Amino acid sequence: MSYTAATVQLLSEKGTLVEGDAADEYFPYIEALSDEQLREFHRQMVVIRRFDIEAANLQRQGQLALWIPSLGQEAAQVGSGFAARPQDHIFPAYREHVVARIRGIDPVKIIEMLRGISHGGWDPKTNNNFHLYTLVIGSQTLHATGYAMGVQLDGATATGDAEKDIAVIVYFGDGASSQGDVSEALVFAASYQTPQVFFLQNNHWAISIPVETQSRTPLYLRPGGFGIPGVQIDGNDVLASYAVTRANLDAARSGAGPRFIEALTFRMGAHTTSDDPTKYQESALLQSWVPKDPITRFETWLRSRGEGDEFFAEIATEAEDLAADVRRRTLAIVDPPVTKMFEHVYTDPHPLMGEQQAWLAAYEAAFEGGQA
Ligand SMILES: Cc1ncc(C[n+]2csc(CCOP(=O)(O)OP(=O)(O)O)c2C)c(N)n1
Ligand SMILES: [Mg+2]
Repeated sequence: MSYTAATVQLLSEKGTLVEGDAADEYFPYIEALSDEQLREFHRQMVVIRRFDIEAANLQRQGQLALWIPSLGQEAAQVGSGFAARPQDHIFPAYREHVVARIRGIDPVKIIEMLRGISHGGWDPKTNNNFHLYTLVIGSQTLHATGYAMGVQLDGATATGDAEKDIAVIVYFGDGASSQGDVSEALVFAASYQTPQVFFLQNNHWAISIPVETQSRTPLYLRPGGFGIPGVQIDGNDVLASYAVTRANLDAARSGAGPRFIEALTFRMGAHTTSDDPTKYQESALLQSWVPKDPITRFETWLRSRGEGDEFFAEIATEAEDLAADVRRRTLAIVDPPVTKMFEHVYTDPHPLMGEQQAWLAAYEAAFEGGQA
């Protein structure tokens, strides 16, 4: 799927501003940003890309069971991540590493999950309302809609105070859009006019299935059938991602009902480190997305506004420092005893857990003295 006249783009692939109706509508959101905020967009995109590479390397070196890269999707995530206001609740899928970082999650927490030594947890309450990664495809859209309904019942939205009214944003993929859960979430969101934004990152693949197979219609048109307005943006344009998400979250928090954004982007790497896309993807397709890179075009634009080498060098150093820090801390992780996995399955002791733990102990004992 490629851009059409309907695709909102504010920054072209060449790094120049785009003129037209979309610009007239959305530029005020960009003009309200300080130079420092715009620099921060770039910083986060560059730093997370470096982190991503380091994490994939750590997986290859046996430190992680799996890595889920976000390479190529930085603009979609950084723009929308910064568009959320502090009081908003964010429900990620499993690839939104930079949104997690923007909300203050230590990247090593994600590393721990993919090393298989944590249940993937952080407390959203003490982590800026950033909810848990969800590996069950699409189920987080239901969590988000349920949460948004709760926010309504609490009277914590649509009071007219944009600094306080809560909105919810949920991330999901093109493949997830085929799940029944997502349709159910859209039905409830439309029925109850929840204060939420559905943010679909169309990275063109659901593992090896191309989006053209998942949907015969552009995905931003699908919510129309539920009575929810949908808009398609150039997901590799961080300005479009920020402005359109900001506008839609603010509409949702004001009581205007749910909104749907399809961010057109591309998965520049494998689905995960367990995947080999050369088996099913033509290299020409990947190459066609290289000139659309979200980071290069934003750097070009920042340079045209007077940002100099010093700034870009400083960010490069910061990215290297983060990668080194993540590596050092990953190598220092002491794996917990296997028995720890039984601890938090139930709040109170449970006979089934006792049984399984006893089985494990007997199994492990069988190896002692070379008997098994
Ligand atoms: C309910 C469910 N079915 C299948 C899977 C296996 N699975 C993991 S990722 C994935 C593809 C998801 O594609 P998409 O929603 O486009 O997200 P992306 O990985 O591209 O970010 C599938 C089918 C799963 N995790 N959960
Ligand atoms: Mg996808």
